[in-house]
Amino acid sequence: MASPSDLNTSNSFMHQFLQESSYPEELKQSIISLPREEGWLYPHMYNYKGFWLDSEFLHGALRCQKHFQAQHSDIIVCTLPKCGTTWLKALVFALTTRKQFPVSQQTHPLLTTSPQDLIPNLEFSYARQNSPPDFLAVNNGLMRLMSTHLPLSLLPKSVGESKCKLIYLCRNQKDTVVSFWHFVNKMRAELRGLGEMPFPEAFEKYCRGASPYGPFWDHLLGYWKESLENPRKVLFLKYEEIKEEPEVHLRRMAAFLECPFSEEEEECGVVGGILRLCSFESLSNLEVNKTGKGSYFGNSNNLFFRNGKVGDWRNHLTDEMATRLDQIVEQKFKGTGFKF
Ligand code: PAP
Repeated sequence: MASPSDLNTSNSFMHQFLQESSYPEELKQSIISLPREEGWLYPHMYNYKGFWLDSEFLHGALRCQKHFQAQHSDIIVCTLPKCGTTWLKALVFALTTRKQFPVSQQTHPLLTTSPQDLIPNLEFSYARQNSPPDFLAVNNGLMRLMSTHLPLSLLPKSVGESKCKLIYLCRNQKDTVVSFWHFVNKMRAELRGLGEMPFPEAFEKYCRGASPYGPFWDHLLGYWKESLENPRKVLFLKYEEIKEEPEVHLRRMAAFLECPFSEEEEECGVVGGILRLCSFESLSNLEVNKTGKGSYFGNSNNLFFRNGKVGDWRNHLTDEMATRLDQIVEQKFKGTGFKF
């Protein structure tokens, strides 16, 4: 439950939310009584319709649901945090704009702009702006490319009603929790002057599903089921599989987005060119990603590039922890056909 201090803080989510007169009274009352707990980066996160959202992004999600109008040609990159969002954004951008920006071009936008800024996040954008951001303008008027961490069930209604396409990327939960913990600690220090969140605390919350946009299993299963029922709407990808066979999955993405590689492009090595440009090694060594700052949080772009490895969890999780997460996964995904 929200406390009076929450409501009095002028920049708090609750304060902003209650000020927004366009929300029905009923919704305001239901938000005030949401279950709440300490966030990983923000002071509070709220459990809204089964998912934990940081206060700021709950506000963004509600505004987005109210104002965002999907268009048939929209492409939305969907991920849980730390599942490879930056990589997928780079790949989708390079893939869909390759006619305007050949990947061999010395002035390619990915060489000077963070993938995070080339494809803005929906709920982040709405969290700070009442009016819809011009997603088309961000992308040079070419097309609307957006991203979200929201679960399928919390996406604006128009996303389901339009023919827009969703690309979902998931990642092994053991590497994800480790990546998340490193990222959050750097963000806590850089943006909020806070100390580290002890790893056992983060792990415990993650296993309970109390991580931003969690529970991870419900998030993943929402998109997984939709990808089976509606394969033209949702393409479901796994981080580890892209690492293993990048060309195969880039071609899958191209086919899904209805921009398959032509024979000529195949012969000219465009597939390999995109993969090289978007690789961890290439992106993480660019000046913009080494020293630049992100436009939303103002954090260092290099926080999005740690090591990009599969299996780094072995350096952080005890055997007991690994077994516990494996058991959660086994139990939650039983009978769904999904496997990591
Ligand atoms: P976000 O969800 O907060 O936007 P996201 O990009 O998913 O962030 O998280 C960064 C992770 O993706 C990091 O993983 P790590 O902590 O295990 O290293 C980062 O290294 C990895 N990453 C970033 N760019 C790439 C890339 N081009 N290829 C592979 N992995 C990448």
